[in-house]
Amino acid sequence: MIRSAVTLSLVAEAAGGPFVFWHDVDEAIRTSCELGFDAIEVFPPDAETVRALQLPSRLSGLKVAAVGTGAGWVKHKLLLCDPDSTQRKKAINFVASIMQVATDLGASAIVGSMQGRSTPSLPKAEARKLLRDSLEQLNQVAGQLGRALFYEPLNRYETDQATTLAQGAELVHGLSATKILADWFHMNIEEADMVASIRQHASQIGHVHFADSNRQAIGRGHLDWLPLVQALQASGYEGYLSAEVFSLPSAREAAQQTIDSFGRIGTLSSRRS
Ligand code: LER
Ligand code: MN
Repeated sequence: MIRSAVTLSLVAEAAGGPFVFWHDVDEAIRTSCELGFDAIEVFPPDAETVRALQLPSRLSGLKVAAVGTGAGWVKHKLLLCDPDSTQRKKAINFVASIMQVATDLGASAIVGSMQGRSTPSLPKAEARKLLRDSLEQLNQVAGQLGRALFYEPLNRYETDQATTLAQGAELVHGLSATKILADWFHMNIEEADMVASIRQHASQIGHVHFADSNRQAIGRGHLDWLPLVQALQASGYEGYLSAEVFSLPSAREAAQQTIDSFGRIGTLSSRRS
């Protein structure tokens, strides 16, 4: 069964980013429960903040779909490809600390923006080597925690480490506790054929960011998205489709539009069964 999730950002520095709910944990939980979501995905400033929220006593039956680490970059300026080994170690420790709190909540952590990119003084091959080395260390942590790490290819304007599922799969090749995150906004920019790419890498996909072509809620753009869901269903995908989309026209309407799209998936499944 594919499960539904919606995002909540607690990071002031991520203002303007693609998250449905902002700052108000109780509002996010209340609205998500009311609309019938299975889970929320949390984008926190750090691990300590997640712990202090005491989510298990507040979730009202919701699960935590995943915990993002992007604040490691947008707030703390930490990158997993930093050529300065002290800074890179801090980046690895930051991700590991989020992996620990995520595990305590029954969820995985996501590496997206913290992967960084090449710069005039950091050639692409070197940036990729440093990222791979960091991911190898984090893969070990994931193995010890017994909880997969999600690595997310991003579009070319955000990274040049891996921009397609194929490049992502190559980057994490052999890291058995690391799965790929398929973000449909990035895929719509970078993939030649989104359905074929999902089919080809289905066994490695651990999480999906469920976004339309304009990064609004599914149904508010022009993505031909039902075939993507069918490709995941055919592969036996049992993870989340998590709405990492702009809070447009409002948080509630973005969440409502998302859950309405899940209604269409329901129709699809019952038609097929
Ligand atoms: C960034 O564009 C993104 O998609 C996030 O999920 C990465 O942290
Ligand atoms: Mn994403």
